[in-house]
Amino acid sequence: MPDKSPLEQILDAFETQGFVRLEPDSFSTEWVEKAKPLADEEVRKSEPSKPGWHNLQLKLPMPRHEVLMRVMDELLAQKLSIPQSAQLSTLANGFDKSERRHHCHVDGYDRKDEEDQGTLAWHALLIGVLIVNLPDRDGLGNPVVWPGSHRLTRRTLSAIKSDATSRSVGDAIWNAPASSQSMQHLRLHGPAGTIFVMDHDIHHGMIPHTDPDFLRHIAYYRVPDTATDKVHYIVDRDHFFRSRSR
Ligand SMILES: O=C(O)CCC(=O)C(=O)O
Repeated sequence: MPDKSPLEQILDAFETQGFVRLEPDSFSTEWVEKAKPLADEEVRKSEPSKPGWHNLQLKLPMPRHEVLMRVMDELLAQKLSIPQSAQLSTLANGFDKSERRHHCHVDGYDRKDEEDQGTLAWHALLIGVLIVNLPDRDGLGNPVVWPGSHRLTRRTLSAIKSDATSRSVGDAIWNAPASSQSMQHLRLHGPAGTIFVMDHDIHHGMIPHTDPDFLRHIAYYRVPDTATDKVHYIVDRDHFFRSRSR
């Protein structure tokens, strides 16, 4: 059997692990130069002294990182759309979400409290781009993922009837976090411009941020499945890999 190409290896890792890390390239490095001042400005405009999580908006299109473009093209098969703005997720002056095992959750199935109905997620891929250098160290608020946990989400979802409400889907995921299934989490890190491509269904969160001198800026782009334009949890999951001969 011929050796797999680098792209095939990335896609295999994505399928198995539910995420892949892409090294910075000239496109994402150039993007960082624009993103950093914009991100600092967004925090300044909000409440710079507020401790904790600043959930803001970054009005900057996703970097056209070369490998990212090829990976997205494979995963989404057609009609690749470039998101024009991102969630700017900044941690400042200390933040600790460790009470629920690093806030382990799946986007869209998360709830603020028992009464919260949850929201339906519509994106197929969650793409994180580091705006600052993020070392692999305690106290910096690194994002974490539970490799392979996308399969846990799918197992949970496949046991749910198609007429389930968003609340009952949310409950099922909420009650079965990867962090309680003896899966190990992995701390994400890297130089500015590093990109993490994550399956929508991956369980993720963040470790405590305790360094008041470190502004942890990350942009998260959420990319819809434009071929079907459906709410993700009822999307045909094989769609992801339809274009690949296996
Ligand atoms: O800021 C982070 O690293 C994670 C944010 C997150 O999980 C979310 O907004 O859903």
